[in-house]
Amino acid sequence: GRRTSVSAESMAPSQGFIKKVVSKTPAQIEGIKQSVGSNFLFKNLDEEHHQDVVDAMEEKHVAEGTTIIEQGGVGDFFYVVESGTFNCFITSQDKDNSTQKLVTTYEAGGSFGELALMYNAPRAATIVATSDAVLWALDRVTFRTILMENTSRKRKMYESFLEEVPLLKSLESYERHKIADALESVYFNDGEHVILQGDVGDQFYIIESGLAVFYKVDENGDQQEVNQFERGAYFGELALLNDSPRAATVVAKGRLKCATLGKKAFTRLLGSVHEILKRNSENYHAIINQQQHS
Ligand code: 1OR
Repeated sequence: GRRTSVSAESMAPSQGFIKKVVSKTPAQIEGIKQSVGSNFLFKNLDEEHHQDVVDAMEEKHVAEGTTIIEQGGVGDFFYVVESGTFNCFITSQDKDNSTQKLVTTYEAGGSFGELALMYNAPRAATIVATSDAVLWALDRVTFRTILMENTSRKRKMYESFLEEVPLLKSLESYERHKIADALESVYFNDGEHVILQGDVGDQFYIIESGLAVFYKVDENGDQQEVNQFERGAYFGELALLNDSPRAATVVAKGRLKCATLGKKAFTRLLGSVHEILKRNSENYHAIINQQQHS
């Protein structure tokens, strides 16, 4: 009955929540590993918890046009996409008309439906399959027992920091949550190289604390300091935006802590600030020229 399920939900795994096991073929297990492998929410799980999640997942085949989640509905499952594509719509109501807006899309490796489970809230959006698709559904109890702690800790950890990053000011708070899911903090000691000019780039950086110093090799082959950035600033975007080699060398001055995003996440999650990134990057030339003339 209802009472049992509620108490199971609040129980930590060590207190013995009853594990859900849905039997699977080796091919299905492989399918889950592939879909989950590229999803950030699963990244920091230890082996046992990872196994528990795989065990609990249920395969769902859905036809194009199926509504998986309905805005306002009750949250029962969290979903990871194995194959196919989905649209996410939000309907907003004013006085006499309601407008539906496409806010995002999902493909293999993507996931949705965590919010209602995390906050015991109604579904915040509607999700519709835009092709025939395969989903892995994780029940509410397993999600709350195993995945939620990870997810909400990370979202909380980066929340106030991301709010004060000027580049991300224009984003919705849910978009910053998604960025938090994908971020990883990296540390550098004084004098350590973060980026080497000429290298291939695959990471984007936001400074959490410390100083980053930027150097460029001039016509004579000498390294010139061109800039210093601190908390809240970002770097490493140019190589990702332009598919070009790293345009400068970056060195830690003192202890430096950065939050990083990989290239795929950068492209997907910072799409809406793409114009700001482009516009700002045009200022680099101005800065460099100014310094050469002073
Ligand atoms: P859920 O359980 O509420 C709907 O079910 C899911 O849509 C939700 O979890 C999220 O996984 C997903 N705001 C809220 N939910 C969103 C959003 C979103 N995008 C996807 N979902 N916004 C769009 C951000 C690009 C914010 C709009 C103001």
